[in-house]
Amino acid sequence: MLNDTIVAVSTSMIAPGAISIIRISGAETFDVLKKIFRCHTDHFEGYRIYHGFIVDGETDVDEVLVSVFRAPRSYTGEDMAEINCHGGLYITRKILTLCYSAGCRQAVNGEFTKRAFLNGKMDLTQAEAVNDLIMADNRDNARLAVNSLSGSIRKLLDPLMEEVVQIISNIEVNIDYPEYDDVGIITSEEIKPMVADWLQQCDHILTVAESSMIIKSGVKTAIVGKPNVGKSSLLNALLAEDKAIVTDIAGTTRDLVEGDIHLQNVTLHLIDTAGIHETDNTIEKIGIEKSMDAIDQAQLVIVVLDASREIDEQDRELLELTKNKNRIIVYNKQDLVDEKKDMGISAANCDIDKLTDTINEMFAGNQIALKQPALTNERQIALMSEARSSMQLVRDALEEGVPLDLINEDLENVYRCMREILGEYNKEDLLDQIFSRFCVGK
Ligand SMILES: Nc1nc2c(ncn2[C@@H]2O[C@H](COP(=O)(O)OP(=O)(O)OP(=O)(O)O)[C@@H](O)[C@H]2O)c(=O)[nH]1
Ligand SMILES: [Mg+2]
Repeated sequence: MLNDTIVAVSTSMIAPGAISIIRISGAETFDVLKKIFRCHTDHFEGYRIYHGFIVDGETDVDEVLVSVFRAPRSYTGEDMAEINCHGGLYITRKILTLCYSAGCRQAVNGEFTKRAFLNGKMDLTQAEAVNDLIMADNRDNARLAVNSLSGSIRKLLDPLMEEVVQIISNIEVNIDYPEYDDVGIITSEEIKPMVADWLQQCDHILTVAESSMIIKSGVKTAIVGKPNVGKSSLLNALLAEDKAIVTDIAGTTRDLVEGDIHLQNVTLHLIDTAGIHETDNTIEKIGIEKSMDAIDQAQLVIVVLDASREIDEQDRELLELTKNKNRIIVYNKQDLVDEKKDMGISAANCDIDKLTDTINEMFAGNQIALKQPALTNERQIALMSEARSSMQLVRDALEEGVPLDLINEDLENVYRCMREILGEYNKEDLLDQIFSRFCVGK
């Protein structure tokens, strides 16, 4: 139901704080206020903050400030009020209950933002960005989200949608009104370069999107090697904490040990694995199977070799096993040898800068997603990929000389996908777009 009046506590309810904010949105917002809020007036103007008391009948409950927003100039586009009360858990719940009694319904998750979207205050990508910003736990994620919040994805897609509409319009008018020669007979030869250009821009958008996904989701990174080379020591050095057990007994780690680190250019989800080698020990065998799975699933593999020993058959097998993975090979225990290797590190001494520098360089390109508008989630990327597939069908059809009117369906799908990214599509809208730019009625 869009027209009932909703209420929710917008601040955290985990522990008492200085202030809580209780948000109300909907047509009856001010009727609710009149019932529970005693102040010098009962006419509330937009963009004002009112001082007064929340009351339960005759009894004062709390001294509060209430911010008032009038439709359509509010977050949701509806009449809204935000009660700033004292942040005790009892007080906050009490005021919430009073709002229920005065006619509000408890909002469901995301309902304020959903209303903002449905009332045209923001598009779907901006609504998604609101949640991403709240959930962001590091600088880059927050920057990605705040970029999308400002409507950058619409700006990214607008020119591409414009091109598609341009192509469709030309074809439509050719089909429907062939006698209008001012429109120009557009031939497939003229459309081909437009399609090629569109596909190139789309590829760029998808490349940047991949970077934004890496920034957002981090990189699954498996630390692998034979027993005792110092994998767990490396995990601990990277995390700067004694997370995994380290001993000089080969086969110390059996279960996977995990931890996250935020490097300058990327977040790694690290997995320390059991040393891979031939063994009859049942527990170790299970651990090694898990190591194999971890390699399979990893987006980055750090292969640890022992700089103080010759490379042996086991190392070679591991190098073979990981050769098609995105990997970095490091020589640990370089403190034990005089000869310095390129990727020599010493996990036990936390001398691992070479490794972290290499990882940062590897992901430096991802920063591109912070410097320009980027798609930021699977939903958006899936729709953009679908748009690209449809446009590829158009390109192929043009190559094969299929008549223009037969490619319209694919072009419409390209357009639909992009509008769906923004959360807005209906066919009327496409027709409006097309016919608003041609004076067909002349
Ligand atoms: N000198 C030196 N010793 C190291 C270094 N890194 C680890 N070690 C030692 O090597 C031994 C094995 O270290 P771990 O980190 O447990 O090795 P692992 O690869 O996790 O071993 P498993 O879990 O058994 O597969 C321990 O005695 C560590 O102190 C290093 O950089 N230099
Ligand atoms: Mg270990």
